[in-house]
Amino acid sequence: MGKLLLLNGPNLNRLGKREPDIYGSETLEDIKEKIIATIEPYQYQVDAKQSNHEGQLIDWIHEADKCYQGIIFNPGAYTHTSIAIRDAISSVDVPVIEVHISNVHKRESFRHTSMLASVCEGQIVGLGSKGYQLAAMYFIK
Ligand code: CA2
Repeated sequence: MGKLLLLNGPNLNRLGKREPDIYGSETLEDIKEKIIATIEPYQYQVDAKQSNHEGQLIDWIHEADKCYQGIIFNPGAYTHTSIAIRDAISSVDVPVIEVHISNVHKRESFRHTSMLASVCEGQIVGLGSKGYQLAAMYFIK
């Protein structure tokens, strides 16, 4: 059985509750269920975690090393600011895909830069919640 980690950063616990025009109407629970439906036929399972705290996300990235085949990570606004999360990703072997629901390149210029993309396996932006499923499929061997 393969294992993936679905990791979401700050404010993403609000998904489905506000700003549906930007982030859609699905909740994190809906997104997790869709990933399960996508990967179950391939004998993969997913654990889901969300935190609004940088240090907590860093601890979970460290703990994920050697336990998961991949991390599907929406780092929220920490994408644009966090060298500490970048260093955490660099410190582990588990591959990370950075996912953004919205197309950050169509938005404010401060969202155009990612501190993390260059230490991630890849990046998916602007494909809505489907981006999480596409990232999960990438990790299926
Ligand atoms: O598009 C994405 O997935 C983002 O990672 C979302 C972050 C934003 O800071 C990034 O630039 C792009 C914000 C997440 C906030 O989520 C909310 C969800 C519902 C209502 C309000 C905020």
